[in-house]
Amino acid sequence: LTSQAELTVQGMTCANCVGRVERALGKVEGVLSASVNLATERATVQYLPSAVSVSQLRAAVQESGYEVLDTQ
Ligand code: 9UX
Repeated sequence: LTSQAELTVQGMTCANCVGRVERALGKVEGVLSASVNLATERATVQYLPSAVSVSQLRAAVQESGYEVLDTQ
């Protein structure tokens, strides 16, 4: 069973930022894939809800140095 989360990520200003956020999400246990769109500030994450929570996904982004909006 796979879930998809959409996070709004703020503070990214270049392609390297996108890579940082994608790698931070991708190394979290239970994340299958993570794709970040710089223009829309959206991170789309496929994950296993049995292994990881959305709050853990948000924390991983914040630990990589970027902010996540409260919505969704
Ligand atoms: Mo380059 Mo993006 O330093 O913060 S990674 S602007």
